[in-house]
Order: sequence, then C-alpha cells, then structure tokens
Amino acid sequence: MASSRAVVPAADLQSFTEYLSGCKRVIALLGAGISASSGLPTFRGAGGLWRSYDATSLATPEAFQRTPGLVWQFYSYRRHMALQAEPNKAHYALAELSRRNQDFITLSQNVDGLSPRALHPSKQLHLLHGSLFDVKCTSFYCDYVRENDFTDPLVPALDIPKMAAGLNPSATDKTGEEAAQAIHNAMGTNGDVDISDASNPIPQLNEDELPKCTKCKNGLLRPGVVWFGEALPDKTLSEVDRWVAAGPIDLCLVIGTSARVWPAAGYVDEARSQGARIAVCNMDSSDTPGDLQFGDWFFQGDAGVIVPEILK
Ligand code: BV8
Repeated sequence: MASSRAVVPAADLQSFTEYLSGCKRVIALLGAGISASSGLPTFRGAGGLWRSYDATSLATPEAFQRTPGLVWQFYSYRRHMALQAEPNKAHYALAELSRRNQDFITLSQNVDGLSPRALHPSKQLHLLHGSLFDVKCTSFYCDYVRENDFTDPLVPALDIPKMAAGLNPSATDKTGEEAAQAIHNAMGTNGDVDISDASNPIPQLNEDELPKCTKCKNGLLRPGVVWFGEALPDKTLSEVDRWVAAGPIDLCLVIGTSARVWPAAGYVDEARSQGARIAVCNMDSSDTPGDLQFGDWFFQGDAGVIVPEILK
C-alpha cells in the first residue's frame, strides 16, 4: 500500500484551491496510481504489475488468440485482486467533485472498477479502456456483452486461491492476497512472461474450461477491456470528444498516470490547447512525461492522500 504521508505545500494548495473555486469546465485523467493505495499494483511504477511482464505479451488480441487460458488467468487474478480492494479517498473525492460540478468529467484508464464502486456519477465517468468486470463474446456473428459481472471465479478453472494453492501449497491466507502474489510471481518474476515457455508454472487450461457465451452457446468470452492495438470504444470517444469540443477547459487534473498510453494521454494536450491549466498528482516526478512535470501544479505523493486534500 502506498503510504507516504503527502503534505501539500501550503502555497501550492492555496493557489490551486483558489483557482479551482473559479473553474467551471474541469477534466481529469486517471491512471493506475490512483488505485495504488487501495492495494492494487500499477503497471510501471515501483512494484508495478507489469514491471515483471511484457505488457504486450498479455494485453493484446494476439496473446488471447494464442493462449486464451493464460490471458484469462491474468485477468482473473486482477479481477480477484480488484474485488479484494476498496475505493480510496481519492476515488470518493473525485465522485464528490462530480456531484458538485456537472461540468466536471473524469476519464479513467483504469479497468479495476474502483471509481464506479466509489459511486462516481456514471454520466461524468468515462472508462476509456473498459472494465475487468465486463465480458464479451469473441464469436464473429455474436454481439453478446455482459457488464458488471463480479462473479469470482467466472468458471471453476479460474479460481485464483485454488490455482495459487497449486503454485504455493504453503499459502495460508484466506484473503487470497498471498495466493494472488503467488500467481503474480509465477506469471513473470523476471522480465517478460514467456507465454510459450512450457516451464511457465501457471497451469495450462483448455479452452473448454474457459468462460463461454450463454447467447450463442459456444463462443469463447473475453475480458471487456481495450487491448493494445484495439480501438477505444466509439461511444466513449464520441461522448468525451463532444464534451471537449463544447468550449474552453479551465483545468486538467492528471492523477496517478505515466501518461504513456495513447490516445488517452492525448487528452492532456487537448485540454492544454483549450486553455486549461494542468495539475499533476504523482508519486514519482521522474515517471511523468517531461511536459507534465512542468504543469502549473505538481503535487508529489500518494494520490489517496493528496487528491482529497486538494479537492476538499
Ligand atoms: C489504439 C486495458 C489504434 C487492458 C490498457 C499514438 C496514438 C494512438 C495509439 C498509439 C500511439 N502510440 C502508441 C500507440 C499504441 C498503444 C500505446 O499507447 N502504446 C504505448 C505502450 C506506447 N495504444 C493502443 O494500442 C490503444 N489503441 O491506439 O488503437 C486503433 C485505432 C483504430 C482501429 C484499431 C486500432 C489502446 C491502449 C489501451 C491499452 N489497454 N488497459 C489492461 O489493463 O490489461 S492500457 C493500461 O496501461 C492501463 O489501462 C493504463 O492506461 C496503462 C498503464 O498506464 P498508467 O495507468 O499510467 O499506469 P503506469 O503504471 O504506467 O503509471 C502509474 C503512475 O502512477 C506512475 O507514473 C507512478 O509513478 C504513479 N503512481 C504510483 N503510485 C502512486 C502514483 N501516483 C500517485 N499516487 C500513488 N500512490
């Protein structure tokens, strides 16, 4: 859990809160860092989930085509972890700001479901990369989508504690934390996951053990997330683009993201081009692209502590 007590320098806090009080149109871009203090690993930050993975080796349509079982185990592990986690004060503070200001929208790159569980007003929250808790059919002619399915495990073969017990018989904890760690370790301790490596200790699953479509009866279901190389959902993009085009933007909040993934990262430039001032909250100034380090405000520390402080 990220625990560094963040103390926002008084002068920065005062100038920011004074400016925020006069803002009408505000946009926020969230990344994995906002969920770090809820106990969910980020992708590239310290201890990042993907630090030990080659992200493209698991989060692509090609990987799913090649080894659906391993990709489903990766996503089931993250579903399991996210269900064990709780939204933190930053998620709630952003939801509260949305209730106070209808002209505030949040773009989340996160698929962990924590912003929706913080009762973030759904019309002002756009999940750019989908959700771990949506599934959809991969059959060409089937349009089946199931949203907000929090079943864990989705099928017996994807039972994380059971899978991890096989990997780490000494795992004693019941919360699945230790179990999930065993999976995490087994899925990629050093460098890229070699998904073709037979010695990879993750149990190989057959396709018939994986989640199947209840509509077309035999289609393989996939996680309802946007993989690398896939387009972001048209509906989401058009809603966001409509809001962006509706007028100048006063403020852009960039919270817990390395802003390296596109086109999501592009919304910061878009906001800046519409006159927005930029406020960045990040644990690590070196993991934020150079231009963002020189935003109007840079609040360094745990988003779970800083965000409620600067938005109250
Ligand atoms: C697409 C879902 C085209 C899956 C994810 C230019 C334009 C368009 C595309 C591209 C482009 N350049 C490159 C591309 C391709 C690619 C891309 O961006 N690649 C990157 C690697 C360069 N983009 C795509 O493929 C996108 N699709 O472009 O399609 C197209 C168009 C038409 C038709 C067909 C195709 C799709 C990208 C979406 C990929 N899916 N997620 C899953 O989650 O498994 S991305 C995934 O990684 C996350 O969703 C997230 O967006 C990203 C990780 O980023 P962060 O959230 O920032 O996490 P990270 O660890 O990097 O950073 C955490 C930060 O928090 C750090 O800075 C850390 O310091 C900080 N931190 C840590 N702890 C704390 C903290 N801060 C505060 N408090 C703390 N406690």
